[in-house]
Amino acid sequence: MTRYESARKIYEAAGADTERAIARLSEKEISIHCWQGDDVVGFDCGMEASGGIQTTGSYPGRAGSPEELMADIDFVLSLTPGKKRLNLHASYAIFEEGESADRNELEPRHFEKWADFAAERGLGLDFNPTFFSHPMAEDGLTLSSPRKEVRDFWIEHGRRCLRIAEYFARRTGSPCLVNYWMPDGFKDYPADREGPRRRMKEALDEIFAAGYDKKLVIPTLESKVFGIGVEAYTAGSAEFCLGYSLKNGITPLMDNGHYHPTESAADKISALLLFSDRIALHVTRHMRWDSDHVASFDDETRDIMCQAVRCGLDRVLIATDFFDASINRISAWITGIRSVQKALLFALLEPEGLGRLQDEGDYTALQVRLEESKMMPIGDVWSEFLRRSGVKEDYLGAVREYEKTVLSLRKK
Ligand code: RNT
Ligand code: ZN
Repeated sequence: MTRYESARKIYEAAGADTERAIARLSEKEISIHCWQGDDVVGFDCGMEASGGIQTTGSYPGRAGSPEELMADIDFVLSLTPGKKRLNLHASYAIFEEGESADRNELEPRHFEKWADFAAERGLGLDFNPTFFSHPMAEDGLTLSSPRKEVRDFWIEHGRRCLRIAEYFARRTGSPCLVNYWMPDGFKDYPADREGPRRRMKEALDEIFAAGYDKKLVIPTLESKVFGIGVEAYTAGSAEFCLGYSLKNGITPLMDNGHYHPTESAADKISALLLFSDRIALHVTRHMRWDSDHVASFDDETRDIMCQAVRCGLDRVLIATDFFDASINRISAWITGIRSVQKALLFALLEPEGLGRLQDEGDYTALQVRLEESKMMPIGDVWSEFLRRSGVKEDYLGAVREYEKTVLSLRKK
């Protein structure tokens, strides 16, 4: 009997179907963030990440051009199983020699190479307007700025991103999620907490008033509690973003790093899905703060995936969001993506009947079964999933080889 066969029987006895779990895991799309490859720099302004987010570390081999980033993404795709989408930021626009366009001038053609890249590989595309790392966002305010010309600039950016998302959806044949996250906030206590939020609300209204094809575009709004240099106040807080989303038919996006450290993002999924058709996730690992460490096969990620599976996996759109420049970036990418998928597999293999035990009030048995489930042979099912996906289990060797032959030849 192979290890997988043995695992299948053990799970079967617990009422979990490994074949079904592998099939569902293979089909569930994970949207891969493009920004792990170059420390969230992008190609338009070449500015380091700002707006309260920060990449730390100076590991050599950062992708410095579209070609390098695409090569790295191809390599990551080859070492990760399952279905994937590619999640781009507006700052990754690709210009012709001598051409440039500011964020309020971006057009679908500036993303044609990305659309070609995705279409050739059968990947869906997701998108993000970039409201940071730009001279017009230097004081940390965009859609909430008291200056009308600043708001108008970013409103135009936000509208143009809806057009680009429509273009992506048409090119790939798959609806494009477009996520609005604005870093707007203050380092120290503001006098007026309502004004910035009111301006942000009205600016979002103006963006969405431009209209978009609801079959092609899924706008999402990402909240945040605080960032570096924005400790006292964030305009796009949880209540703001949730209120706006639910009232306007926008999908709420939860980044699990964007809450107080003891707050559970997993717990919010069931509540939100009672009021929203779907929710979107940015899966990250927040160590003490929103540090964006590489996602891990840890308790929090497993809890999130268990809730997603219990509440309806089709209604939960999953993306990765982390950036670590202290280790090989490619390895970080693969580790994070695989960790999310491992957590999802764990959730899909949940023993049958736990909900019934809860309803029957048998909390003793519930606790025992939950603890037992942690020691089940998930590794053997994971290996089988990799084997069937045609992806090697060990990636460290391949990453080291890529580092030697590709990354180490790059300038920095
Ligand atoms: C920042 C948000 C946001 C960004 C990306 C680059 O705290 O999490 O999603 O990480 O848009
Ligand atoms: Zn995020």
